[in-house]
Amino acid sequence: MSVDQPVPHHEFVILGAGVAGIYQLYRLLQLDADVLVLEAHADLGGTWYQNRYPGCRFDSESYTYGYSFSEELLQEWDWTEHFSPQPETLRYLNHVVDKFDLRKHMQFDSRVATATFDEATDGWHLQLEDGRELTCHVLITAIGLISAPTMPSFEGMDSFRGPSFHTYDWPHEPLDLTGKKVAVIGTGATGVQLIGAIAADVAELHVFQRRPNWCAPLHNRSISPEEMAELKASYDAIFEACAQTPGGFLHGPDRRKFAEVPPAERRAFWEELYASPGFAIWLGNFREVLMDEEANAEFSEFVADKIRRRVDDPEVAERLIPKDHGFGVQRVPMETGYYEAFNLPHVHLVDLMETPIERITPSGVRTTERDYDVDVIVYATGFDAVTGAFDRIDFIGPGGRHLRDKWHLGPSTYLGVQTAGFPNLVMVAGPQGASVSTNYPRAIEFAVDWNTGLLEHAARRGFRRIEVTPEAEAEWVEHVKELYGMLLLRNAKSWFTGYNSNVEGHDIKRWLIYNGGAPRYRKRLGEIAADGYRGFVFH
Ligand code: NA7
Repeated sequence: MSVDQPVPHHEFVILGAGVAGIYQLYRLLQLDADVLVLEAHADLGGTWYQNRYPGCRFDSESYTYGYSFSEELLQEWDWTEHFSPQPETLRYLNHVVDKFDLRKHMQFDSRVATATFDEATDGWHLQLEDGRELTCHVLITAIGLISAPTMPSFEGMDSFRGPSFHTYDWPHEPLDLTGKKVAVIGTGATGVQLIGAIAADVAELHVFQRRPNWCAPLHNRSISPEEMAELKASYDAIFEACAQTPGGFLHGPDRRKFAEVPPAERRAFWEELYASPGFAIWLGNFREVLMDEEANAEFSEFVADKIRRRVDDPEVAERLIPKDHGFGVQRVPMETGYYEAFNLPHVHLVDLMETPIERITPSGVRTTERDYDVDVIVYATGFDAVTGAFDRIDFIGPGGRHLRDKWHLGPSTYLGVQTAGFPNLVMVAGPQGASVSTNYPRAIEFAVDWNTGLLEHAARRGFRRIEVTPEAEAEWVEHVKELYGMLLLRNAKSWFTGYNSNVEGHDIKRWLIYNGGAPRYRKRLGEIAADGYRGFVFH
């Protein structure tokens, strides 16, 4: 920035042009606010812009994922599949942005390196990675939950001769895997989608699995024009149903008591769930399956049997069945033909628990047992979830305090909206909020509306500074911890508990998500707003 060019200033800067950033922008523009979105990538869409691997699609029913704020938008958009594939979702987000003329308020290729609070102006000074500078009064993060990909650190990774990349960085130019020898490392929700999608076409596929996951059939199918017309006529009921369930999906827990349902009836119910689309099997199950060891063990055995039936080789089947955790305590990958892929003669499962990876070689992957020569290596190794995107920006609050230091052992926030000591930093889907654990657009529409109410409340009263008290934050963190205590997922090693073996210091348990369910969260936040935004301090 040259001396005679002033640093651009905006009342609001939103970081991220994904699902959350787009709606936050729309809401602030409705108030005639001066607002700019900074997006690190070359275009809008966030998750749906970046993740271009084959098989990438919703696990939420498409018609529960779209924005609900505009009837016109709902009526003009046709989803073609019950679980929309990534290209369609990206088209949808572009359609929304064009329809509401939002693009002109977005700046792409703008990755923020440092955000420093300026006590003199009560605003934020932003330093972009390319050297540009900006200032704003309120900084709103919509930087994604699963947007900080993490690579393993095997020796020799740079030496591989062919293409190799993280699934999040799947090349934008077409990459034809037909007839190629491919290695996929990682079998979370991403790896499972990818493997099911490419298995039939590649010449050889080596799946490098560390810990298996409990996967369940997605049962995707296309939506006929008649069906879409019916869905359009039912949007009120669809969103009402989502509003009632803890996860914001169409699937809410079965209210019967597990112990009171006779075993034969349980089994019939589970057969029905296994044959149902989407997350019904996870979120529409007996509540005890996610809370009680015995119920969980019984259901896990039911799913294990399904895996045994679907995989021809009994040894491979056993390797695909998790032994260290029960069903649903980690994110359940939804699959299409995943287990059947292992029945193909050219698809091989490499169990890293028995034969760990020693290094990457110029021609492929070397385990303690042998070399696997491949043309392409795909790292489906996951993300530094929820806090990773925050850690990658240096947020510096009053007194020179760094957010990444404050959150070193785990995040602490009030409601997932703000963190104490960082005024005018507002999070749309911050750690320990409900957006993190629920059908994302449903939750972020609420979060954005609530945050916008908070900002209006402060603006109407002429306050320049919004922050939260350390006491309110401490109380919320305790509440979040207590909620973890009720669920078996508290013991799992997954991103739900902040675990990531590839990030130093993230092999400890961290309380990243609010597990109380969306209705309870909304009620609590409604009460707090009605009580003059209890826990917030305005100056
Ligand atoms: P996940 O669910 O975190 O899965 C990552 C996978 O990669 C998982 O199987 C890991 O095994 C494996 N992994 C990670 N690091 C390594 C190393 N170093 N060596 C071998 N294997 C490794 O990420 P996804 O991208 O699949 O899904 C993330 C979310 O995106 C998902 O929940 C959806 O909400 C969308 P591990 O289990 O750690 O043994």
